[in-house]
Amino acid sequence: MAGEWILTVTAQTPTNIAVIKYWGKRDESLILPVNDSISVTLDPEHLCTTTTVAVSPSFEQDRMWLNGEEISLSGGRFQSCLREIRARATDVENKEKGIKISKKDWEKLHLHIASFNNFPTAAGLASSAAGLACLVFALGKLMNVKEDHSQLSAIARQGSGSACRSLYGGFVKWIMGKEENGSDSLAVQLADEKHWDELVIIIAVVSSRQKETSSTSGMRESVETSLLLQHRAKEVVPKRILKMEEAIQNRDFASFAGLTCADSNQFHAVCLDTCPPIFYMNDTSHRIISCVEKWNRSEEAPQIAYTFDAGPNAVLIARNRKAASLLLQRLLYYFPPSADTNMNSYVLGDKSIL
Ligand code: 2P0
Repeated sequence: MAGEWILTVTAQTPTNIAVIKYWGKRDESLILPVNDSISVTLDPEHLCTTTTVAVSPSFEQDRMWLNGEEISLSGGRFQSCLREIRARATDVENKEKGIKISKKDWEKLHLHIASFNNFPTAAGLASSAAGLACLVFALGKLMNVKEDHSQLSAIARQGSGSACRSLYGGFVKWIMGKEENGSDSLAVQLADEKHWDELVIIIAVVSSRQKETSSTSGMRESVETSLLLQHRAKEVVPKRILKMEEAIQNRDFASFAGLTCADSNQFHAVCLDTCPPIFYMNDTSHRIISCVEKWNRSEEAPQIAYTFDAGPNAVLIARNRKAASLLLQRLLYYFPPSADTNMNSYVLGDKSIL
């Protein structure tokens, strides 16, 4: 491996939106959840991270840049991912460049990592999910790791829980697992991205402010103080997971929307049941919920599912293009861009609607 050379791999990973939420860990250091969760992975054109990893004998230390600015790599989560990937590295040979790296060399070689998000970081949509999934995937390719996507997902999970679901497209389940070492806490694909492609996802950016309570500390406080969380994890989510899997397989939008909205609302109820209470949604978020609920009830069947993560921005899933187009009209009418809400919408999955 002597001489001056550089080997690079670039990967791209979209973020994912949970329709049955992950909220609460049973093991903080391994990032093991208290319940299964299900998500939909966004189209790679939107809200995705692109990461290039490079290795060279001339690099003196591991370094990383996020959106052009150098960041520290000392965090335990990043180090866990790197350690797990390095432990699985195999021999790499690049005949074109005349490079041979043996399994043992990887312990001594340093990495440079550059990561970019294709969405405005100021819009409050930044998610660690795409970033950590992309990093693990790119490092796995660079180091010729033989593990499949599910095994890689268990490594990405140790960087950020929701990241494990971004290793697959389409609908993905994160199985909480039973093992104490976390080996069976990983993601599996329930249906690929073509399975239900008439759905259109619209993100209504209600506020671009940084959230006051991070997901990590929020879920820790919920686990410690919320009785509703215990009930949700043991009694509610297991049944919802089965129903959601069925709704996805049958492309049953009425059931999908009912479960998605109920689960988002229960997650926020858990936040409110936390001591001290956590408020992620604001008045605009509540007004969006009322609008969608009224509209869905005025139709023969639901047209839109809503879900809110650890912030006030709405993720709206329309049953088809027609519903998405009507939704955009309604959003513009009720939340005009000139009003103090200053709301923007991102249409994901079907640019032709705008
Ligand atoms: C989810 N969220 O299922 C839920 C719903 C937010 C609300 O996963 O501590 O950033 O890194 O495991 O993955 C956000 O939590 O937290 C999240 P860590 P993460 O998408």
